[in-house]
Amino acid sequence: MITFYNDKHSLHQGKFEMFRGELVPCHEVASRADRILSEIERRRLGSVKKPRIEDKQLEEIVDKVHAKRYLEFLRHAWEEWTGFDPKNRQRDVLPSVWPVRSLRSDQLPQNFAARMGLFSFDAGTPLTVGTWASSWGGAACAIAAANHILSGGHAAFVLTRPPGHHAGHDFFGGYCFINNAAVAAQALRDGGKEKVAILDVDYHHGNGTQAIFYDRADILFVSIHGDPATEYPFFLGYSDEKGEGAGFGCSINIPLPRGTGFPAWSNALLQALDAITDFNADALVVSLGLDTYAGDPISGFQLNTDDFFSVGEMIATLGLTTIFALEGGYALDAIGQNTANVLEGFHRASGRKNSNTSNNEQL
Ligand code: SP5
Ligand code: ZN
Repeated sequence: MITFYNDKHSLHQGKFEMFRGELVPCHEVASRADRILSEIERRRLGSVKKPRIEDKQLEEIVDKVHAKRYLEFLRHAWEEWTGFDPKNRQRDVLPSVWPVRSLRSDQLPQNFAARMGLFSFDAGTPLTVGTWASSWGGAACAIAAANHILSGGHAAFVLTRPPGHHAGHDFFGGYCFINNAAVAAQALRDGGKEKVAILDVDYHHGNGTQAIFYDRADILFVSIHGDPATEYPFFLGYSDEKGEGAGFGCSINIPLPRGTGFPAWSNALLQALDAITDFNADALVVSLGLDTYAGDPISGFQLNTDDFFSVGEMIATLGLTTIFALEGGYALDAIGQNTANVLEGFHRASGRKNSNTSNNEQL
């Protein structure tokens, strides 16, 4: 499988996130991507490429997924922040005020802190000097993966951070700024795939992805995640969320209790795969979170390293051209193996059969 690697990912290195009244070191760290890259190279799981995408194509597609005023804010936020006080160069930005129900979000405030709040939903997602560059680089990888599929490739892995699935049309949060999976799905649509399914297997509900496509019939969103009644992001991901308008029936949520192990989790996956088959998708995007792992420091499912082979094999039974986009996963010592196991499981169960897959991308 070909990997599109965002070599700008390490420009984003948040220092602290708010947790229980304290600033604690960020879980979403640069070594996550480094560990995965070295495992892919060590196991020779295919070629690793930098994306080569024209800014024009990048902007055209990202503009369909995110609001203009949000992208403008993100692009210039660090400049603004450090413009107030040169000492801000040493400090990341965190929001502290939000427009909840009854407050207005149509007016764009002049005040910077107010705009930080307008465009975010938690205090766990620091904005840093390299947030824009790394996020933009991730979108480029997502589009490169879509281009690979559109020119006949069978599968691609988007190896990027920060992750994307919590980022909505006009907000960041959950360590995410630009929604890479949504960008990949939109790029597949624009390139002629009529129906695209997104399967989100991260521990946390992909609230951003769901919201972006909630009223659309051309994109199916299916998610298996920790029950939002007790698990982050708390305010979306219940089973009664099914889409709206033309998109009714095109969002499917399978929340599972904290503590769920592979037998129950894989039953949910079978259910999700059936829904994707019924939808008759032309291509698949997988939001690949590895935080379902038993050893994950911030999550509550109980998958083991070997189970991730089966995850890849099961996804391959769909027989669809597939883009995997990296989301969460915070157990640093296991993230390389867990990720590579999914990709290898998928490849073993599918890659060889596909005549469109060129030889150097067989593994
Ligand atoms: C992409 C993704 O997986 N985002 C997850 C964001 C979760 N953010 C809130 C997590 C708070 C848990 N903090 C636990 C600290 C234990 N020491
Ligand atoms: Zn997650």
